[in-house]
Amino acid sequence: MRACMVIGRANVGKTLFAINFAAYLGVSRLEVEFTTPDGETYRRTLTQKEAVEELTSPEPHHTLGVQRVEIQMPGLKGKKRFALLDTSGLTDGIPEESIIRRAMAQTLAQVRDAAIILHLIDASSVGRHGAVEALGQVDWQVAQFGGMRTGYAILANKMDLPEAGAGLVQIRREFPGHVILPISALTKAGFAEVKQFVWRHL
Ligand SMILES: Nc1nc2c(ncn2[C@@H]2O[C@H](COP(=O)(O)OP(=O)(O)OP(=O)(O)O)[C@@H](O)[C@H]2O)c(=O)[nH]1
Ligand SMILES: [Mg+2]
Repeated sequence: MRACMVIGRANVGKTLFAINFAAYLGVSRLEVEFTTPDGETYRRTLTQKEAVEELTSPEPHHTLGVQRVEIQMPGLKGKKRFALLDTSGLTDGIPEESIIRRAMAQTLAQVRDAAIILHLIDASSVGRHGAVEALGQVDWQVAQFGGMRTGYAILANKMDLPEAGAGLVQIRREFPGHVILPISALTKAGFAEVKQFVWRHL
């Protein structure tokens, strides 16, 4: 099954996006397949509310491993099936904690095979701190890799926050030539455009 991977630095909103995007596409009871950085898998069924409570956090590196949900996306011309993969936060350099190192390696190992890569950036943080402070080297590395293939888009997240507008302007300046979609994982703003992008690249 074709995969749509959600990647980005820790705390940018990958998990909240994955949960709320699945709900937007009609999946309110999430059957999540977890794969730990050591390759163990287990499944759990969660409501949207339970998933938000348990799987998202204001603390970085809450997600360790890959969280996979299968989705049947309804469109004008029937349905398309794909796997939405939420992943661990990427860091600059080599993380000190071994579990985070292994989780990051696990994410990067799967990136090449994904049909679609949604690269999340926290636009509010960019607006507040500036591109150089808020982004990581890893964001430029991912964008460079993404630019060499199709199905790559940058999602400028947290657009519901006041500083995000200024952040979006900077993100557009830093990553010219890329598809950049402003969204809010919280309010689901911009999800129609993300759906259109995913549909086109499946
Ligand atoms: N206001 C606002 N907050 C958001 C948005 N998206 C995520 N958040 C918050 O940002 C924090 C991090 O969200 P997560 O979805 O856990 O972030 P993540 O990228 O999965 O983080 P890791 O798993 O640690 O890499 C949580 O407190 C979320 O509620 C958004 O669009 N708007
Ligand atoms: Mg997460």
